Amino acid sequence: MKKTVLVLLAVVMLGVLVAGCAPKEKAVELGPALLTVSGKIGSPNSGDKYVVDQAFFDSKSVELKMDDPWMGDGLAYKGILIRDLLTAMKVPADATTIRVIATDGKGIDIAIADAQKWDIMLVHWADGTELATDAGGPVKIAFPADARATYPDDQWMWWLTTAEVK
Ligand SMILES: Nc1nc2c(c(=O)[nH]1)N[C@H]1C(S)=C(S)[C@@H](COP(=O)(O)O)O[C@H]1N2
Ligand SMILES: [Mo]
Repeated sequence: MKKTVLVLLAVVMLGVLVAGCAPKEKAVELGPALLTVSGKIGSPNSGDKYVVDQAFFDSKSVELKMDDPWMGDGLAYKGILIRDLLTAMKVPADATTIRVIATDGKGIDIAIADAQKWDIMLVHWADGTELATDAGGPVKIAFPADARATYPDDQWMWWLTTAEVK
């Protein structure tokens, strides 16, 4: 009888120990927003908005060689493809447009169908260096060659700060 009680006690203590060591459900802590998206978002991460922070850029960015009408050809631009952002935010199928807006108020509309077929990028690094303000940073938009006829040079917007999915 005494042995049974001891074994039971050991089992309970082991259970407590295991539970205590189990990883806690950790809420994802967002860093400062590099881009804040509002509108039609299926999975917002901050109230009804989707905040894109440095960690998101670090984990989701791709690097592509791009020809920039203002900065020169063949630059190694690294950032988030709008297509991948739309996927991460779970944008609903009836959304048609994402409008990106810069700190100076300039804004452009990008058709979601275009973002799906072309590698339109929210650039955060050029040739391995974070974009400075005088290079349009911290986030600017860049278009691949096949999108240039639809999105002319004056749509290469700098200083992006918000976006709205419509
Ligand atoms: N955020 C932002 N991006 C912008 C602009 C702007 O006013 N604001 N001007 C665009 C235009 S029309 C041009 S010609 C180029 C170069 O602008 P700049 O002539 O003012 O240097 O940047 C483009 N990107
Ligand atoms: Mo311009």
